[in-house]
Amino acid sequence: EEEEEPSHDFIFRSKLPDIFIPNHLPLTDYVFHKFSGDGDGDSSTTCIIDGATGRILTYADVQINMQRIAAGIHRFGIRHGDVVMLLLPNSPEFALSFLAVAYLGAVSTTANPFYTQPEIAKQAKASAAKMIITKKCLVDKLTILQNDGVLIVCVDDDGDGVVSPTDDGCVSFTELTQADETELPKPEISPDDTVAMPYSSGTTGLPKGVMITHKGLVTSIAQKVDGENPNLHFTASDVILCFLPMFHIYALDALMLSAMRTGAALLIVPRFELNLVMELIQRYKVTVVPVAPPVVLALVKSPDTERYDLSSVRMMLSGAATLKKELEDAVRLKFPNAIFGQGYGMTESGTVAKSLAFAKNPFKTKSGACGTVIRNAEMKVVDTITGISLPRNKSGEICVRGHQLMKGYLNDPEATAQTIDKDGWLHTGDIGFVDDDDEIFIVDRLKELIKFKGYQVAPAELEALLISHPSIDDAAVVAMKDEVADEVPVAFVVRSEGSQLTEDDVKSYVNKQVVHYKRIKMVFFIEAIPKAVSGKILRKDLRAKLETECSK
Ligand code: 4UU
Repeated sequence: EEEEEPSHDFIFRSKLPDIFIPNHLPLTDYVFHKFSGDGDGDSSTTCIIDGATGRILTYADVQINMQRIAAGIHRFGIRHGDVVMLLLPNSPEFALSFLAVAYLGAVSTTANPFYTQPEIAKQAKASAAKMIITKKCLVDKLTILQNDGVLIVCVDDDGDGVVSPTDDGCVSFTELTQADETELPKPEISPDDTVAMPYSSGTTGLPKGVMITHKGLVTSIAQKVDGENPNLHFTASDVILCFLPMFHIYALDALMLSAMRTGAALLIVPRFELNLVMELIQRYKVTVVPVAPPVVLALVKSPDTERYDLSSVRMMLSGAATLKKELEDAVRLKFPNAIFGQGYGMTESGTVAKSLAFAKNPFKTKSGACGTVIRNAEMKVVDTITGISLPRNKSGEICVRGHQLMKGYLNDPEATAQTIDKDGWLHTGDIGFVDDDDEIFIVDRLKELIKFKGYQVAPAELEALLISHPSIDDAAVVAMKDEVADEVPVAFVVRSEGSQLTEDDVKSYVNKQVVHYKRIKMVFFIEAIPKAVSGKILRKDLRAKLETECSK
């Protein structure tokens, strides 16, 4: 099935050789293979540490819970291919629910628990979720969905694993964990079945359901942690910290599932709070600390890092947003005993690149690089106008190909075709180049996407909200640079004739409808939104305008 490439294409590969990837296996069989009949794993070792309570779940606990919850959700009517929404903060229940849904052959659509009621409703409806697994404190946001027949499962708020029965029409999570796993025959799963469906706006437009298959996710995990010389060398003795949000592909794929594949312990933390995190690193002798750039900034600036024993940390990886070279250099100085490097990924493509400094037999790498393309994959850099592939050291759009890619966007063949071309190349919308040592540097973003601390903000979503205001004729949202968040959304607004609409009016109208990182930080009133003949917003012009506005 490999396409013959015309000879002029410059294709970049990993420095590591390709490996055999058992991507015919269902995800959970693959992830727990070590603990199956043919594996050498010890299932009495720790799989999950609940950072909130100290509760420990062994690999045996996790697997039996997975099967029981799968039997439980099956009893409540969930079948192969059905969608279950996970609306949970980082927690053991998140991990168990995800695994159970995968085991059953159903699909998890993951959402940010901080989303507002309309944001949740949009995703639940678009994905046709039949069940939502959530926490008691969040059920108020789900009343309308519940009235529409969506089954709500509730984890208790105490986080101690003990769940009290609910009387508000919700199923208690314990009803799932107490189900009889022998009632559920092992479900049939095909490698092309969707297993995870996070939402992403990709290169353009509104958030869309990203259909990630068993084969895709198995491939993505294997590309990182499998082989004689794994690119990302996790072992059974590692304690991997997980405060990055598990609903997002970075934590789901590169942390949770990759940790479980290798038999490591995953220390789950509900949210990032610097001193608590440092305290946990010290207490559990954490070895791997995955971060995003704002966390690197917090670590570099914190005077308290000296107060904790952080010497157990051997690996620190950053991803999800641009990390400035100066910041990377500063954190390397502060943690001289840890290997520091980046990963670069995308919801639609899993991990694209990983630093080879994390390999079992590591390579020398440069500060500022976001990694080298993962093994069993191809990468090219294309000219943004001609589409012709470019040699080393020339910047263009990064494209990636391999079995790790999404199957497509849910119910959106057009957006799928715009993202994955007929030759199987996924166009990332990122601008970058590959240097003489195969290291990738991202220099710009071609796509509309705004990243606030690594969180996705889709301009089209905010523009739709703005335009729904009766006194707004037209609007456009672009990114403004920010020291802490990297980028923040700002709006250009065309007021309707005679309207006295103020900046505060606009902000309060939009900001109450969206999760905190999508809030519009500034509003500029303008005569008309610059557009191409095609109707496409000329965002470059607006960004240039922003620079002049802000330097006033
Ligand atoms: C500059 O952010 C992600 C996924 C991150 C990830 C996944 C697996 C990191 C490590 C890993 O192993 O997904 P999305 O869909 O939220 O956002 C994707 C976009 C990219 O296209 C790029 O613009 O986020 C940006 N991005 C980065 N930018 C992601 N990683 C980086 C990076 N440097 N290291």
